[in-house]
Amino acid sequence: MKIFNLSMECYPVAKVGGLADVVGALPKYLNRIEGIESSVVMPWYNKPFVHDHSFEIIFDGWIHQSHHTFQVQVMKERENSLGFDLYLVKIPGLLDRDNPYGYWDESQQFLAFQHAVLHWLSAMQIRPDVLHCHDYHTGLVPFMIENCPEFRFLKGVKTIGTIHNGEYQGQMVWDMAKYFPWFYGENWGLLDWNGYINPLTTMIKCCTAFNAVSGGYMDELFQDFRGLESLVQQEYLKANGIINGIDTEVWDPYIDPFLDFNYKKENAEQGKWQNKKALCEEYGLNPDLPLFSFIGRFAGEKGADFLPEIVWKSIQQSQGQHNIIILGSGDKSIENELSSLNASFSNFALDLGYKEYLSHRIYASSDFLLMPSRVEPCGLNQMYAMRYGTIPIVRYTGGLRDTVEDISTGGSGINFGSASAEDAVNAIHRALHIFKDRDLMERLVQTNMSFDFSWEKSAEKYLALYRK
Ligand code: NHF
Repeated sequence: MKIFNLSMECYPVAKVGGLADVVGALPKYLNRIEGIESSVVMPWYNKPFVHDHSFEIIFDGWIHQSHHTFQVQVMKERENSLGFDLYLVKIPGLLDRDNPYGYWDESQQFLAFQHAVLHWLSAMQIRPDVLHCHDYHTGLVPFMIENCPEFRFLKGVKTIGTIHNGEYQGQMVWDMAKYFPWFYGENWGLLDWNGYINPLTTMIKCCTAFNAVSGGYMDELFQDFRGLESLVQQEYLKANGIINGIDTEVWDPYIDPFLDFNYKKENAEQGKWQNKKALCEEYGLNPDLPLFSFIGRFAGEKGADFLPEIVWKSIQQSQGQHNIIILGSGDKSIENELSSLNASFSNFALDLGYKEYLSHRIYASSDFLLMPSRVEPCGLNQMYAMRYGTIPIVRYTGGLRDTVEDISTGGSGINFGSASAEDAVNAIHRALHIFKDRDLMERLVQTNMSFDFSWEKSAEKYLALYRK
């Protein structure tokens, strides 16, 4: 079975968020199953990975967008170093950028990617069994293969649409239709949602099947999906929930090259302490105090706007009896508020930016990881944390409720109900009590480290969906 994953991100080539981790791991694990050939197709970016690896050009062609003509090149990585075939699509001026997102003309950029991929596959008569489209950026593919005569060779190819984050839908004005490959006009309704072109709704309408990245999130989308709940309810026969895995070969405290000290379950107490000591010394924190952390984008969905209040309230209330470290970037007002707290609270350390190596060190060093998310389709951080023996404190939502069970019901994490700073601070107080009980702490660390969040199980579920 031949599967092409179409995505804007893939770790380690280009990563903005969890989407990259999933696309960088799922095909690798699927390829270990006999008869499966899963590969990744993504845009070319000006990133170290593409310069440090060798590629061969396997396709050279042209696409038309409105009255513009663009050259398209598809290159394939020579060494297969990621455990799957990696194809990069390059279009000078549109797909040759430094980063995946943040450009004024990104709708056109995503359209060009989808157009170019389908043009390449059609021209070279490559007919995969499944086109697996990740998020709205590739959500128009299921429509295009059925409705654009240019891609008639691909008509009937099965498509899966994975919703990693339904908050982003790629809505654009109808004028943008001029950048589409020519399509049969009578089917315009498949593109339309409330007077706009909405690639996420088009994906849901046109794909063979779609899934959210956890059962919990899928359930929530049926209830409340920024106005799309009626569509999901209507298409319920195609809906699935498949929880993500984590790449346990990349995320393993025993071999992780970013850690100051490697450790496994048997010496976790000592290993975590040594990592914590090194990290705390670097950031001027007292390692004897419990360490709480937050890692991620400063965005409303992640509840990052609660962080400043969580920091000052919880530290004031505990009278400086715990430390907090935050690694992330995003919303400038949150960055500014946290920076000024950093200057006035000695129990608080802030590192602005996206630093993969530092995130590994923080997972290993922390006692607790905080995720006050408003929305969390799956969440990977809580799984990384548990693998590193860190206790997750999560809001009860989406994938977080599927993966973290509260101590009070026999689990090994802490749940809180409402998306608010107040609930998060109360959860920190619960954690501070737990921290005082060394035996309980040790038990929780051991339990969390024994969970199996590996991709094998989730890859099997995707395989079952492909087969269906
Ligand atoms: O885990 C990968 C990730 C999810 O919850 C995460 C999110 C974006 O918000 O599927 O995508």
